[in-house]
Amino acid sequence: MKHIICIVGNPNCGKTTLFNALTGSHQDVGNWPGVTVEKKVGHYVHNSVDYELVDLPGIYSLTTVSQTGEDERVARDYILSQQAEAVINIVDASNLERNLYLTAQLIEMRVPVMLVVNMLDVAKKRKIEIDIEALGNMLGCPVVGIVASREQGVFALKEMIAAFLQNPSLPKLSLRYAPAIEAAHKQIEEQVKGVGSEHPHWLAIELLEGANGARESLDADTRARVMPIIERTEKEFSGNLDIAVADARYKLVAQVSAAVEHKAGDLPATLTDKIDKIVLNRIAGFPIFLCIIYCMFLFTQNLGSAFIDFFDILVGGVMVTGFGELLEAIGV
Ligand SMILES: Nc1nc2c(ncn2[C@@H]2O[C@H](COP(=O)(O)OP(=O)(O)OP(=O)(O)O)[C@@H](O)[C@H]2O)c(=O)[nH]1
Ligand SMILES: [Mg+2]
Repeated sequence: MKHIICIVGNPNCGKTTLFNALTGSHQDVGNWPGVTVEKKVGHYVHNSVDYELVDLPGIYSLTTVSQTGEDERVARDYILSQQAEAVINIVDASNLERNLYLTAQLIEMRVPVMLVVNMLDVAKKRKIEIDIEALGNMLGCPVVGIVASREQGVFALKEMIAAFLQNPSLPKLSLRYAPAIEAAHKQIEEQVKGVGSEHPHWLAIELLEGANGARESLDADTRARVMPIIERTEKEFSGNLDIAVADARYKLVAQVSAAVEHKAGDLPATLTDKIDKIVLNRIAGFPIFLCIIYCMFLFTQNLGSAFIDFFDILVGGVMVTGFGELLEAIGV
């Protein structure tokens, strides 16, 4: 029996490096049907079980409003087709928060996901530490840390894949939108479920976001029922419904990365930081500035006068008497 899994992640996060580390030279390269996007399929055997691995194009998001988002469409369609039993989502440890946006969408897609945190060496150099176990607990899915370019963690990943495919499950974490979006989403999901959509939850999100091709995929009757719900919600968010949907993802990933990521820059505040916090405060800053100017004024007025005679004698002695004697000495 052969298992099929796919790799998805942001551009340059190490998908192909991991793909090569897993499959070695057992690869076929072609194109996805109808587009000029490269398709790479490879094989490996682990504990006498055969695995087929599909390398998907690098993408930042699974939804796109642009007509040119071929890579996003290829990745989205392949994942939703469920030809792969599970998705390996690879993220760059040195850019965790940005990479987790795609993870949030995979969670919304309700597909079995395993997370691979790559580039741990780069993160370490930048003094970023990631609590892999805590990340797994928060997402509610298997997570492994690797350095794909050195093939570190690849065996552990193979073991993780094998165990996960015994009983694939969806990530436990769920994403909540603003209440008005939640309500609209539920109504749209009911509508599209009624006409047999295979992924009503995800399609309802795409419809709310205005994702390319989502509205066109509906038959005329369903579209007529769904559009008023979208338009009403769009109005509630002053035409920024797509931003409100994306915002829910950003908030979630910010929470997750804040909980699992430790940057050396997060060390306890120094004395300078503490002083800055007070003197640069929005309310206290200006009065403090005026006080300092007043103190300087008092200083020059009161203390400065005590030195006037000293400077008078010094400058008079050097500049007038001294300079005059110098000129006399050279016969001028
Ligand atoms: N230091 C370090 N470099 C890595 C690691 N993994 C991958 N790289 C390097 O990162 C670069 C990008 O790796 P790829 O495997 O091509 O990334 P990709 O995700 O396939 O990129 P696209 O297909 O363009 O989206 C290459 O130069 C790799 O050698 C890692 O764990 N550590
Ligand atoms: Mg690649």
